[in-house]
Amino acid sequence: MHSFLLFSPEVAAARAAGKPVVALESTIISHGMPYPQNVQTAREVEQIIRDAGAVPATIAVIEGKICVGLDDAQLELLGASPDAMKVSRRDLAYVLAQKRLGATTVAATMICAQLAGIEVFVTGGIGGVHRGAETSFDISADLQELARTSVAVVCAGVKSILDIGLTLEYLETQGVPVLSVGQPGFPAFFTRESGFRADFQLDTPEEQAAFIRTKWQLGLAGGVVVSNPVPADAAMPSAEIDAIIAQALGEAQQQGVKGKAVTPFLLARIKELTGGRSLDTNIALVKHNALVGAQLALALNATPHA
Ligand code: PSU
Ligand code: MN
Repeated sequence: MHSFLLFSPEVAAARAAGKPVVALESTIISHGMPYPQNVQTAREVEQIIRDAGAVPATIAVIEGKICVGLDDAQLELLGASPDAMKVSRRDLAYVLAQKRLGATTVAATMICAQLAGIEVFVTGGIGGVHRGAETSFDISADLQELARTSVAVVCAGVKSILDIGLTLEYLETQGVPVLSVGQPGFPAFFTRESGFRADFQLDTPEEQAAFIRTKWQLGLAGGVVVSNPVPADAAMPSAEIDAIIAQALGEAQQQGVKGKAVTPFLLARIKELTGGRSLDTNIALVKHNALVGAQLALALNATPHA
């Protein structure tokens, strides 16, 4: 076992018993939602996964270890510490070697999940190609990670803070399949439709598991995006959210926000500008993803490797 990994008792027991495990990221806790809703949501998401018959493993870097499964005190620490570092692939060695507190992004959580032998990872939204990337070069490391690391990522699509069309083009180039659940359209996080189609609609966990297992059995390493639209009753009106996103993007540009600060800045501004309603949508979609991810983990567990 990898010497940097530290499993919680719950996750260690699940591994020993061969139970399905679902990874969860921690940047969504530290940088994606405000305290205390972040910690509350993290706990509720974990419980949804347990109730569906799988075991949640929230991942973070604490005191020089990749912690796979966090207790209440660790979730609280991540949610309440303003100095928790946002950790992507680039940052992982630094935060481990320096024994800093690190919240893992989609990219870093995929790396840690693969090290821990976890095949399914649930989050809200993935990073992507930013608008204006042709001059800023701002393309999330999440996309490159999806190209190389073999973990299925359940999400509600990507926000239109990003260029959704270019994000899908990038994923196609990198050979990353984009599945959709329950509809042909690729969702846009706050709304159910982005105007783009996913590659393949696979509605049942069994079909999704068969697809994913087949990919990996072919030796085609890399991730799969399982895009699951926000429940209709929690979606935001698209005209309203589009206007708010445009305003947040304008402010980011005016203030010269750069690098890893861009996404957290936009998420926080959107939350403020919607008077917190975007947070309700965010929480609802993550919970729905948790259910879909747990069911996928169960189905994958029942789909043999060879
Ligand atoms: N998008 C969201 N919520 C999030 C993030 C993205 O809707 O919390 C976080 C995830 O951790 C994702 C990261 O991996 O931001 C991407 O950051 P960047 O764009 O700097 O790669
Ligand atoms: Mn970026």
